[in-house]
Amino acid sequence: MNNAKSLAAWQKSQQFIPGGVNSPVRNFNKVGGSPLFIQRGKGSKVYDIDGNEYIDYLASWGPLILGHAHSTILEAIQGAAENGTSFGAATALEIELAELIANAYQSIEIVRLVNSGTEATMSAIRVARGHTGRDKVIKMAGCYHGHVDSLLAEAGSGVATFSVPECMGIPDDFTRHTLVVPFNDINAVRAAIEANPDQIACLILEPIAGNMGVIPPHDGYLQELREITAEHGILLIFDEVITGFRVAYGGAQSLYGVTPDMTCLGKIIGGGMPVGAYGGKREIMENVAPLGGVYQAGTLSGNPLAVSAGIAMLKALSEPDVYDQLETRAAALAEGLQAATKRHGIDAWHSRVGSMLMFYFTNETVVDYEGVQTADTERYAPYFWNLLEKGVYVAPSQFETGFVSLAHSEADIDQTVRAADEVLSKL
Ligand code: KE4
Repeated sequence: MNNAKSLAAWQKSQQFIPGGVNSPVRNFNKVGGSPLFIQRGKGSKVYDIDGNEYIDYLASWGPLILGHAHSTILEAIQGAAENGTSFGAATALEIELAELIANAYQSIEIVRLVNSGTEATMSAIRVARGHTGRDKVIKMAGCYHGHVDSLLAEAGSGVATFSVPECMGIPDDFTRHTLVVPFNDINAVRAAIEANPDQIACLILEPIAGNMGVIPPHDGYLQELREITAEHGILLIFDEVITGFRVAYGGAQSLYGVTPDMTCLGKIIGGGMPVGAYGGKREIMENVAPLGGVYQAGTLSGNPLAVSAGIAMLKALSEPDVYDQLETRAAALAEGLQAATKRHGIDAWHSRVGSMLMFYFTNETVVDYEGVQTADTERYAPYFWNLLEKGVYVAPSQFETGFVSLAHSEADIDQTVRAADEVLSKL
């Protein structure tokens, strides 16, 4: 595979940008080698600056559920751009997107638009603390909610004790109120609550973990979280930045029939443009400035170009059979990959919810962050690079999610399964 231009671009980008990328996971450090520089995308394909074509399962980490450069999205952005790019004032477009979101999410009566998933979760945590007057937050090990200081936290010495920062630059005090427990372990949540009575403002989680591969909740787990948080006056926050409009139009909360107190959204709701959102019941969200005392703001929040793309996206996803089509395509891919690892006697744990899928090179069952650690990442790297050589672009990390879009054809899926079979036969 000729990647001379990507290599040259990476050399140059490192002169001006930390690590040569504007988000760490793009530099392929989890799989080694140098990153691709993408020129363009169309439908299910992306093309790098060396002209190589790939069937894309990264989907920009989730937003591109319609595929790349979808005409409906482009027309919406171009149309909005004719009127200008930003006003720093309210526009009717924001009402339309907010209404689409509120009508789709059981947990959302009113919603604030922001510019990223990080802003959404950071703000939701602040509202929960303002609403309850409590400081502590429970999060799940392995769930990622953006680069929020207090959520970049690792479990402390004991499950129910405060956590420690997981990266430099975060004062211990900033994670002192964060309690980290294992995903899918309701007893750990119960212990954390009992050890911190009346001190916990909220519990935030990805209802389907999508930042340690794909890990669905155990049967009844989300319902148990709903019950135990309600019992203790703790706000339940679903971070549906990945799962929102991905696993169902109404997100994981509609799929599993569990209604949180607040929901964070991002990715798909911007149609590939920068949009995040957080929302909940009116009595909770009325704490948000200018109505209430919880301040949150943003120059480009509700940006007309991004919101126009989001409106076009959600309208396209509200068409009948969209999620049935995604299910059919993703199931075919998952079955093909499962058959291939089995055929070649490769230990693998496969996981899929709707059009989110991943398999781990392990002979263990993967239900939480501990299980993910058993995955052989040394095996994932050559799998990634050999697939790339065959024109298939999957996540450059074992700990991410693969995404199937409406643009992936049967032919794409067949080509992907064939490529994976050849790669796995030699792995
Ligand atoms: P952003 O700030 O990156 O828009 O969203 C943060 C975020 C919040 N919640 C969940 C569940 C998320 O997955 C994310 C961001 N996801 C990562 C990859 N899974 C984005 C990729 C990147 O960091 O470049």
